[in-house]
Amino acid sequence: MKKFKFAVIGTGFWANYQIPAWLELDNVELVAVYNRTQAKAEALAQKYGIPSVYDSVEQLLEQEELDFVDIITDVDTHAIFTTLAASKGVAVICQKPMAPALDTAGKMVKVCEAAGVPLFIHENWRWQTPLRKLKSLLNEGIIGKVFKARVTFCSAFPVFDNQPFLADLEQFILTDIGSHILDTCRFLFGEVSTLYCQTASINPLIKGEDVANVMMSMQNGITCYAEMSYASVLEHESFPQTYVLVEGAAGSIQLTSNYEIRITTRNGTSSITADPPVYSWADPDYLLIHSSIVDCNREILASLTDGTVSENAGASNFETVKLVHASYASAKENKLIDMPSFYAG
Ligand code: 89V
Repeated sequence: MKKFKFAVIGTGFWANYQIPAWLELDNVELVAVYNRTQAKAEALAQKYGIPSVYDSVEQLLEQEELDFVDIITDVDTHAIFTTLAASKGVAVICQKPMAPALDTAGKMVKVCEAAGVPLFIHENWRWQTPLRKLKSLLNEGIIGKVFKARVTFCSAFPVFDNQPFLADLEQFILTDIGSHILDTCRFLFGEVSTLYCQTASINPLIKGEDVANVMMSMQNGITCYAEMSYASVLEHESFPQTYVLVEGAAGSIQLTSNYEIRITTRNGTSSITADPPVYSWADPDYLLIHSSIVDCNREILASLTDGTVSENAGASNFETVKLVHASYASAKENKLIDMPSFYAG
């Protein structure tokens, strides 16, 4: 079996989970790691037995024979590192959000297409076990024709403790969580026709908005309401769970706390749980997210192996990036956004 050789670019909070998630898979070999501060790269190399360490991405790409890079740096460096890898013919996996601006994200997709290298965005939310199970139940048609849905991520978890840079983002909740939740809406219900968004800034200690409510009319006629917040002090803290209620002509499906999925038809309600796999390296507070990284990585590797179109393809995730920026435009101008005409590139 081919072993894919890869390098990790960036050694921050998520690298400590991205790397062990890769090492759960048999057909990869981590050969190099980069951080602009050599000592930080050395520390991670020590922790995971990575043979080569660099403080220059150019040098890393020059000296290493790679099948792909996993870019886990801050969003402002995603485009430059993607462009460098593409120029060397190296496939790119890049953390969400793809880029701070829509144009930049669009250029990343075009640069990789022009270089003939695959671009994947590591958008792992849709790979969470409960959401995959919910999607398979929807596909079975148990509740009939779906007409509306609510997707909820409302929390007061102190996310800034582990990721302090989030507090300095001028655009926060839609960039950080909207990238996940709006992608989940696409995964569950398809593409968006029109969108209307309202945001709020509640926490005085952070720069960006920490509440966003997005009302979407999907192209298939479903009305989807997505609410997200890191300002929600609720009786039961749900981080990092996403709750979903889907209503169809013949019933409803509710993903609720502790991965319980409740299916209601006119004959009554049944319940199952869709527990995520447990990995020793996962942070218990983030187990649901960390476990999804493995399945996301696995699907990307399958695409690299046989060329199948990945759910995580850059061109597909670009549709999610468009939803994030359309939400900002809607909230700023207080207007409904027509998605098909929102961005022409
Ligand atoms: O996974 C992430 O993108 C994180 C979190 C969801 C924890 O806010 O930033």
